[in-house]
Amino acid sequence: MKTPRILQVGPLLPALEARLAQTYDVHLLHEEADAKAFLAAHGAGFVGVATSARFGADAALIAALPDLKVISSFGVGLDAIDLDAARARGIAVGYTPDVLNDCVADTAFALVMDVARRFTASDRFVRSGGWLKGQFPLATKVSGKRLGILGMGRIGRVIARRASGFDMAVRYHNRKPLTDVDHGYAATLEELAEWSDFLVIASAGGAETRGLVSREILDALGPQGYLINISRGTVVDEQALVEALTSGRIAGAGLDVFEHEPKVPQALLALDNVVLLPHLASNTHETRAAMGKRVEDNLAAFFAGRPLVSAAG
Ligand code: 8YV
Repeated sequence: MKTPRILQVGPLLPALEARLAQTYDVHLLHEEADAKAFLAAHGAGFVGVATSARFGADAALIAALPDLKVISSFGVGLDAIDLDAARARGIAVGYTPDVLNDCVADTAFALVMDVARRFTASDRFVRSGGWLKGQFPLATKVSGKRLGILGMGRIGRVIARRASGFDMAVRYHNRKPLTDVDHGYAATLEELAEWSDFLVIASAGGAETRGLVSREILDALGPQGYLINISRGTVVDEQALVEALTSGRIAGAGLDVFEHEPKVPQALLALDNVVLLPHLASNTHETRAAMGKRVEDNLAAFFAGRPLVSAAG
């Protein structure tokens, strides 16, 4: 069999890149000076795309690859992949769910703890000599509080488990109540926000969830409430969030994701009640290795004529 031609559309884990290059005839699109011109001239012949949740595969890319049969993406988020375009052409789409649940849930919890107890703010206080001049102000207790989860999916469920270790009450909002979840269901996001001390966004990104956390939802969360986002920046109206934080209409926010990464709204940088992370929730040796393996396994399954290990939609 001819070695399958794979188009890699952005940098991946170096170890994964090396293994893909050993197995496939890989071409790196991101090293092309003019990706569009390259695709127009050389798009035919690529049967696979290796990508990530960050770089995705949009309709233009898919259209430029007439022989494409499989997309294997590093990440659980599918918002940057045009699934309709792939489906219309019968292109298989693989991704990496489950293997990152622990680390993303851990990050959600680290943000809950940090934004309430103000650990990174107090670290700045120590480093800048503040302790020599006085005591750090009081913070907010986490254990026993109310944690609302928007999006009780794979990751949401692990976050709920973490919360039980902190004796927290948990409720959630999804489009529909789930029959296999014991936590209370809030029929609307507004109701959930009103109830929550901490509102954690764990829903998928994409058009369906864009701007769900609006000014009204932030006002329902209120001046004692904290927003945590480990999902996608697009789920939140970022301008409304900046306004709510700067005017004290919510207590604080722990954010791993932003609307225009790696750009973070300038106004947030000056706020001490905000914890800002560079989209690192799944970023551990263990989890990234497992994600890389799933990218490989999805491709291997496809080329062996088997169903993908993790197929989207
Ligand atoms: C990664 C993510 O940062 O899985 C996702 O959807 O957003 C993160 O785990 C991303 O996949 C890296 O490209």
